[in-house]
Amino acid sequence: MAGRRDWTRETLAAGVRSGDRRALARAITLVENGDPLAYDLVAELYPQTGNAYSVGLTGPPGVGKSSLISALIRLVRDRETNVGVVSVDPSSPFSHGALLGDRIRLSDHFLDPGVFIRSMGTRGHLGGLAEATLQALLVLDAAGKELVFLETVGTGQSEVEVIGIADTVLLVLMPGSGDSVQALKAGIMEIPDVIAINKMDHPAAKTMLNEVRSILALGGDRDWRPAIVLTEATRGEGVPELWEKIEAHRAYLVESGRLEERRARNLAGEVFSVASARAKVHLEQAVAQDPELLRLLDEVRRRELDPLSAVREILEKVFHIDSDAATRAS
Ligand SMILES: Nc1nc2c(ncn2[C@@H]2O[C@H](COP(=O)(O)OP(=O)(O)OP(=O)(O)O)[C@@H](O)[C@H]2O)c(=O)[nH]1
Ligand SMILES: [Mg+2]
Repeated sequence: MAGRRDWTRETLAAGVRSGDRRALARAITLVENGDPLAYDLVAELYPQTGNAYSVGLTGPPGVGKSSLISALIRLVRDRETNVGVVSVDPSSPFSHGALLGDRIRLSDHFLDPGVFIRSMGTRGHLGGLAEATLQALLVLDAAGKELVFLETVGTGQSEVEVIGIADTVLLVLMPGSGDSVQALKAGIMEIPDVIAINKMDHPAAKTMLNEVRSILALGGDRDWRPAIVLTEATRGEGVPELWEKIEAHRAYLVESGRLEERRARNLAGEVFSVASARAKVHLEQAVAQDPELLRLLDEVRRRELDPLSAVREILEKVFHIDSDAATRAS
């Protein structure tokens, strides 16, 4: 198979930097597999990143996220933008290269040398989706992609966190995705920067628009008022308006100096989120493998030891931290 050649960190880094598609494909596979070579590669490429503008799309299954990305690419490719797309599938440990749906939806662009598209699972990632998404974004950034779309399905807090590394977060809804509207209303989901209500031909689209508007109006004073756009992705209707809103958000971030601030916050958040995820896995494994720690859990079950005393002992043993001191300090 082509691309089976043995990549080293050096050849891979050079390939990615020159935008070589096979190097990129290999790099993302390594990222997907949590391969140690991916860590080395990203470590080497990291100083050259920070040039790509990233747009994260999230929303319930089947609302038209991939179709909208496809339509947006069609729009921006006229202006010769070098584009990358990564669809992260939280439900699958690995993607076999591409999800069938995305393959079809994005197939218009597969032959375009300026567009790189990949679906990705998160096999082997202790830090989960956030880790895989961040690494994939950095690889595409280093490859000179000016614009990167990140897609993930879902509307819970965790999906927004995954896509939260993006410069602009776009929530895609369609008439009938009432759960997401409820999640917005209840504050379960953070307010995105732009909202697209797709499949606008549906008779309930206007009702949904009003509903979302009234929720955003409750948000009080925000520097950036999230824009809401009605779209029809398959015909491309409303797509220029959607792109305008994405660009407006970008301009707002750049002009207010918030882009750097936001990226710094996102990166710090990402570091903490990956570190926490790994620490959790480490903790679970350590406890499972240590009869002494397992006995503590038994004692809790038998009500011989209270839960927080067990926590203190476990944290001391596994992480060598005095959790009482940590609690007092916070
Ligand atoms: N009528 C109509 N159908 C649409 C529109 N946008 C997308 N679709 C269709 O809706 C289906 C799902 O579209 P996708 O773009 O794959 O949706 P998605 O949100 O990426 O789906 P997942 O990645 O599986 O969550 C496809 O059959 C699309 O052709 C639209 O604006 N109107
Ligand atoms: Mg999709």
